[in-house]
Amino acid sequence: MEQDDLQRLFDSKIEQEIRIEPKDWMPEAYRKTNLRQISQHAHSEIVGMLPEANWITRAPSLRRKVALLAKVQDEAGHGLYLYSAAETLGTSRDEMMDDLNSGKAKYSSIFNYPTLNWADIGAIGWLVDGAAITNQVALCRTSYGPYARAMVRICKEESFHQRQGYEIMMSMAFGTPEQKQMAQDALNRWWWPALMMFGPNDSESVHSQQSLDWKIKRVSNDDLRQEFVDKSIPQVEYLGLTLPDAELKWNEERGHYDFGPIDWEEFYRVVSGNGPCNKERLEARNKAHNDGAWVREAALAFAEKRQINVA
Ligand code: FAQ
Repeated sequence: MEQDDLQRLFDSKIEQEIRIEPKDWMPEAYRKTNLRQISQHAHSEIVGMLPEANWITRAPSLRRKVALLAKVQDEAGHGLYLYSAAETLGTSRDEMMDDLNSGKAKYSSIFNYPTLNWADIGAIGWLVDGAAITNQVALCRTSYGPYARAMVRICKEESFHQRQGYEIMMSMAFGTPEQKQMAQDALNRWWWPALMMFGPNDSESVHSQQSLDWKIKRVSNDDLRQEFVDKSIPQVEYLGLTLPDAELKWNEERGHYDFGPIDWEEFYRVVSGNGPCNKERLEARNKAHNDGAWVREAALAFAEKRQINVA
């Protein structure tokens, strides 16, 4: 088929909501955009295990420990589905890992903040997974088949994560005055970084328009952020907590909550590697990668031996 025909076929699939599959022809820029987004997403799941894993040994009860352990394991699984989806676009997992470990690849800004106490685990499950679900439900309808299918399962698991977090927040907010204060402090520290997860405002988002045209993204950064704010506020009210935003107000005309300005300087500082924990996260990833070298070598040697035996 001629290039123009291939392009027309691709355009008509996008138009008709027919998924693009790995062996289909696709524009090079479409392939690269998917690879960038899916690999960043995979890296976020993997780095995202670190702030929480830090609390597995200090969970306040066996029940909490088991739930947190399951959540962190799910995140490893999400990373693996997403790396598999990204590999269908022609880049190896080794290359993606090297990009993460060298600091070249991005992962979500949120995971560069520290988890100072147990209430932070509640706030992460509730707000970080809550923001992730808001974004990812829309991604179940993304146009690239392997990414869309991975998102369906991920969303189901994220929903459990969000409940796990909110349940911790309920226990603390309805607990002793000290526990309630811890819950409020965690909310104060995680609220703004959670809003930053949705990325820059639409007017500043370099990739949004093209990604929306290709139906990789289905909803814009600002619209998803607004959806998250609107649904979080009744949850905050139920807990009897307050949001650290003096400008938060219901806007009757818009039918949405208005909220104060995001500190974009902080966002870009964190994204460019200078957040509170960027260095620590990369060190932990590199240590895990180096410590695991013998496992990779053993697995490869075993696979080679099996191939020789089969041959
Ligand atoms: N952090 O033009 P846009 C989770 C970058 S999973 C860091 O708007 P785009 C589960 C962006 O990459 C959380 N960088 O970009 C969990 C681009 O840089 P580039 C991850 C950010 O792609 C929970 C530049 O800024 N979720 O939390 C961020 O159209 C708990 C310009 O931005 C996903 O990855 C940020 N927050 O839209 C795990 C969802 N925002 O590549 C453990 C999939 C923007 O040109 C515990 N990704 N940037 O160098 C997406 O939906 C999109 O990629 C956006 C950004 C919305 C993140």
